Amino acid sequence: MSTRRRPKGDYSEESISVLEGLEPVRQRPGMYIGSTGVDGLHHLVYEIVDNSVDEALAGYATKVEVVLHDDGSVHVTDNGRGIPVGPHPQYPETSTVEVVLTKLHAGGKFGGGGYHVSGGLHGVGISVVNALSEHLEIEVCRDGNEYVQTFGQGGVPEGPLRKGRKTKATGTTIHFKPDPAIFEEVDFDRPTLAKRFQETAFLVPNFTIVFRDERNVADPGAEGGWEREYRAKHGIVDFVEALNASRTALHRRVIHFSGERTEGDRLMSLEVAAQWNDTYADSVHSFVNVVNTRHGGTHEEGFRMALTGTLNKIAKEMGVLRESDENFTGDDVREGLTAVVSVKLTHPQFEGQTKAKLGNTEVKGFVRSVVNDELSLWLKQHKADTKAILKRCKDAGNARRAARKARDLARRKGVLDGADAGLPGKLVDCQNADRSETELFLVEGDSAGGSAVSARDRFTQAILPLRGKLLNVERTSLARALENAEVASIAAALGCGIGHDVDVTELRYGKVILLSDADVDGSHIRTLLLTFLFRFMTPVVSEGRVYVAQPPLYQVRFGQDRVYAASEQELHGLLDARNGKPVVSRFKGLGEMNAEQLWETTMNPATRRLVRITVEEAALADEVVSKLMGSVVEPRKEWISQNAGDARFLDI
Ligand code: 0RA
Repeated sequence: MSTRRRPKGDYSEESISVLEGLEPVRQRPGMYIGSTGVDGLHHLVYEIVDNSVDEALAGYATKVEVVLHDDGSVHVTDNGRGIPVGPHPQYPETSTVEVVLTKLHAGGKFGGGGYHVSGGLHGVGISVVNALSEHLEIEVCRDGNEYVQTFGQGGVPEGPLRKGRKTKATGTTIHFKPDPAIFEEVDFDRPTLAKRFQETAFLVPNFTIVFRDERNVADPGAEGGWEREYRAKHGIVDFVEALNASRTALHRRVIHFSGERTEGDRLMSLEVAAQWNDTYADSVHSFVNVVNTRHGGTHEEGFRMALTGTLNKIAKEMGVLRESDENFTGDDVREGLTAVVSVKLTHPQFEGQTKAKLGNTEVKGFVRSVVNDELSLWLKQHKADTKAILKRCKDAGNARRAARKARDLARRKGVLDGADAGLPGKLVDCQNADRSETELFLVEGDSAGGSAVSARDRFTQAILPLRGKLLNVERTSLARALENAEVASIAAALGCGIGHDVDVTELRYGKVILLSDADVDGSHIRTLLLTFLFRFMTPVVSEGRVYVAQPPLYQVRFGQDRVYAASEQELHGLLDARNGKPVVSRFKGLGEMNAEQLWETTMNPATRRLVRITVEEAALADEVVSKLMGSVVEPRKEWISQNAGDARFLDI
C-alpha cells in the first residue's frame, strides 16, 4: 500500500513553529522519553530509527542500519534524503541540521503543522536524543556532498556544520552515546530492540532494517558480532503468517485489504491482514503510524464492530445462521483470530499515560466502513475460506452457550449440596461453606488421588483426581476443550465458568492447588494444567488463586526422626547439618507416600510449602506448551534441539 503525503521539507509559513533550547529536556527527561530507565534508553534509538522509517514511508529511504557498540554508543544510518543542510528559515545564520538537533520543536513535531507521521512514543524529535547524549556526531549526505557536525554533552555544538568530501549518495548517519549522567544504566537489550525492528519491518513493506550487535566482539567468551536483517516483502501479510507460524491456520489465504480517505489536509489509511487458527487465543495487534497501540482505541473499536457485523451478515446470507439463531458475539468471531490492523493518520491523538491508545473519533467510522465493504468483498470472493471461518464462529458460539449452561448448573449447587448432578463424580468435596477457607487439590493419578483423599482435612480440602495427562490444550478451541472429560470436570468443580465468561467470585474454592509428582512427568502435567488455566480461566490465575504444591523428593530418617527434602541440594544440606546415621529414601511418586507423610509434607497448611502462580509464570508455561505441542512441527523441533536436556523449562 502506498501512502501519499506532503513531504516534511515543504516548509510553508504556517508550519513554522516556536523553537526553544534543550535545557528543559535535561531538566525533565521523563517528560520527553517516558523515563530514564531502560525504556527511555531504548526510546532514544526508536526516535532516530522512526525518522528513517518516515523517510521510507515518504518513499525516499529503503534501508536503515543500527549498530550497538561496546562503549554504549549507537550508530544509525539510512539512505533517505538527508536532513536539509541549508540555512533554516527562522535562523538564517544556522544550518537546518543544527536547528533540528539543538532546538526543541513545539508540539514535538518538526515543522509544526507540516505533515509528519511520527513513530516515536511522543514524536519528540531527534533534538531530544542530542540533549540526552554525552556525545553525538551527525553525517548528512545531500546535494552532492557530505556534511559533518559534532555535539558534546547535552547537545552543545562543538563547531558549525562542515562540508566534507563529495558524494552522490544521500542519507543521514547519527552516532550517539547516551549520557550516563542521565540514564540509570546504559545497557541496551538486544531482544527488545530486535522485536521492535522486526515489527517495524512488517509494517513498512520492502524497507530493510539491519541490526548488528558489536558489543563484546573482542571477548572470545561472549557471543559477539550478532546480526539480523529484517525485511517483509508482503508486509502485514507476512506479519500474520509469522504470528500464526506455530499454529494451524483454519483457512489457506490470509485475508488482506486496505482503504484510504482524505478530508482536507487530513489523510487516513487502513490496512488489515487476518487469519483464523485452531487455538482459543484472540490476537488482534493494532498500530497507528507504525506504533503499536497496545491499548487499542477507536481504530480497534471500528474493526471489532465491523468484523462482528460483517460475519453475522455473511453467515445469514450463506445460511450458516438462520433468522431464528442467536447472532455471533464479538468473542465468538474473534476466537482463534490473528489480525494486524495498521492505520496511518496525519493527526493522531493518543490517550492515556502510555500514549498507547488512539483517541481520534473520526477513525472509528472510517475503519468500520472500510472493513464492512472490503471484508464482505473478500469473503464473497473466497467461499472455501469463508466456510471454514463461519464454521469456527458457529462452534465458538455453541461452546460458549455450553460453558454458560455448565456454569449456571454449578452455580446452583452450594458446596454443601454434595455430589448432585453437575459436579463431577470423581470430586471428593469438602464441608466448609466458607469458600475463602477451602482448597481444591487437582491431583495427578487415581492412586495419588486416593492418598490425598485419606490425608486431607475433610472440612476444608477437596480432591479432584485427574487421570493421566490432560488433553493437548494447544490445539484446542473452547468447543474441543469442553469435550475432554478432564477439562469438563475441572470446569464443573471450579464452577466459575470458562472462556470469556469466567467470574472469579463464583470460584467454589479459595485456592486451587496443583499436586503432582516431583519428577519430569509431574512437571509435564503441571505445565499442561497451568497452560489450560492460563488460556481458559485467565482471571483465576491473575487473581492469584492458583498454587503449586511442593511434595518432597527425599525422606531422611535419623532413628525415629523423619525429615524431608524437596531437592538434591536440600538433601545435602540436611545430611551435612545433622549427626547420626541417616536412612535416605527417594519418593518415586506421590503414591509412594502414605497418608500421614503426604499430610505432613505437602498438605498440612502449618508445615507445607505452596508456591503461588503468577500470570507471568503461567504465560511461560503457555509458551513452552505452544512450542512443544503446537500443531506445526518446525518450531517444536527447533525448540527441542535448542533446549534439549534443559529441564529448567519444564520445571515450573
Ligand atoms: C527534516 C526534514 C527532512 C528530513 C529529515 C528531517 C530527516 C531526519 C532524519 C533523521 C534520521 N534520518 C533522517 N532523515 C531525514 C525533509 C528533507 C527534505 O525535504 O528533503
